[in-house]
Amino acid sequence: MNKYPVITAEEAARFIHNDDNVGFSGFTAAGCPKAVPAALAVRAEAEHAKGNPFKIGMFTGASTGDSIDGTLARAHAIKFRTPYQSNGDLRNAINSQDAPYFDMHLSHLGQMLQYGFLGKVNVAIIEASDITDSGEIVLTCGVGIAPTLCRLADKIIVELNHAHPKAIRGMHDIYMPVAPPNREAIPVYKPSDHAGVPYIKVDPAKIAGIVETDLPNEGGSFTPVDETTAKIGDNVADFLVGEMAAGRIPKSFLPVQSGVGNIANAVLGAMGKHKAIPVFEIYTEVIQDAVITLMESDRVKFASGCSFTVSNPMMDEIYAKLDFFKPKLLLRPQEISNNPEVIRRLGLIAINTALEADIFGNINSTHVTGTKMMNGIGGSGDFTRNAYLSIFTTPSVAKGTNISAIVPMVSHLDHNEHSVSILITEQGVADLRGKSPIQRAHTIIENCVHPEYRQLLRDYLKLGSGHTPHNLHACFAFHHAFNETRDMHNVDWSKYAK
Ligand code: 0RQ
Repeated sequence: MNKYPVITAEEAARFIHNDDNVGFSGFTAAGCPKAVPAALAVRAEAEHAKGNPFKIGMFTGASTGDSIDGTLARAHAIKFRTPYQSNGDLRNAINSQDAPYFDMHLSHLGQMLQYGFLGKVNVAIIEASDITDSGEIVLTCGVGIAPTLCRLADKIIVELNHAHPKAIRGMHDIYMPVAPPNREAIPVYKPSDHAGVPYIKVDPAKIAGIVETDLPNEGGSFTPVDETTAKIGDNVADFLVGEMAAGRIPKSFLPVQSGVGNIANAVLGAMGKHKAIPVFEIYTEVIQDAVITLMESDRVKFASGCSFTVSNPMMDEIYAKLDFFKPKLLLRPQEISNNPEVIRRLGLIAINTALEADIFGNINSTHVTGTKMMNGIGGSGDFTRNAYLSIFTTPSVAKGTNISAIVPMVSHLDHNEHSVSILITEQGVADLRGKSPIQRAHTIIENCVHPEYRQLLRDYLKLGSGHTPHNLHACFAFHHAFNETRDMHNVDWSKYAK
């Protein structure tokens, strides 16, 4: 055992005070501390019971597990939260305005913290698989902004989690860009390039204590592929094969980024099954279950990411076959996994998921009917804006067929028409490159919209005029119909006739 004081989670929680800003390691639930945040929530509730205020500002790489976002939201202990979340209780706290939330591009977070825009980092809580006396912290299954947090925090609490083998040392590549004007090119020319070192080096004097745990990962699960997600996946794969045939994707293929969630997982699975797609590489942020499965069947040869956002059985599988996986998997800080310079250089094929798209190619990935936060933009903007090919996928309808995912105008804008190249639903593919707004609208309506909504959207186009023929009275009629009748079919264009 090394020289740092071993403390309990409750003792660690006492280092954190009301109004402090706390940084948590990890990216999604992967690599997040679990014991100290849970103890912190208990502490917040005890302070509230005594009539004392207790709220903290929270920085993490992306979303977290329930031990952080769930427990602290339920304890009403959140002063602010950034940059991404996917927990039901936190989502409710955000949408009821109990927890102020700053939704931002994940690649920007480290830089914003370093420049002080988001306030001081008082304490960093870092999950580690190992730590040396000289202050080398080896992370677990997610990196996120842990290196930046360790650099900026006044105090560091390490959750040393023995559920992660020490032998994963070597699966992390910690490289941090220095600030402009001295920033240099990031030396990553292919997904497997190592640019840094396998640990975060900290000043041992900053380590306030070690909390030993054996807590399992809070990995979620993926819904099985269904007819719709399978068809979306096939459409993506067929489109990419067509791009190869046209000479726009080289025969050796290009590295793939794939977003978060069930659809993204299903799309990768379909790409792996498509015989015409060669063995490919992944350069992404979340490495989900499908990547690991494809690696085992020799369809994916290397994956660089920011976290293993995998189910617990899949995490066990990686650790059980570490000799096989270690040379094929690499985790980086999000400043690098999501870095525009590297994304543009590698020529990524970026595949992300929309909640809603409009007929002109704008994408809403975050807000249900324009007001309620779902998860956040995450890294989708980092990749979409900078990739070689930016693809969005979505089922054409939701809630039975009561919601058309394709509407006249998105009710919230995350990715605009200038960044989106291709839209794919289970109905088909709309290639938006080089098309005017009205050409894009026709392509999307005929190729991607569910048949029950095609005529309604064709008729919408007759209500507008101009380069982008919107009708500003009618553009949210689908949303009004849904809010009033729970069914977007009930749109009546006669109210808006020119
Ligand atoms: O509702 O859960 O009640 O059934 O939205 O939809 O189809 O399960 O989609 O799990 O793939 O997530 C965009 C949220 C998709 C995700 C989003 C309802 C639908 C369902 C979820 P139910 P699915 P997925 C890198 C990339 C942004 C961040 C990102 C996301 C629920 O992909 O957060 O891309 N993306 N990061 O019924 C109302 C609509 C709807 C709708 C679907 N138009 N209106 N509800 N739903 N469409 C990763 C990171 O950054 C970490």
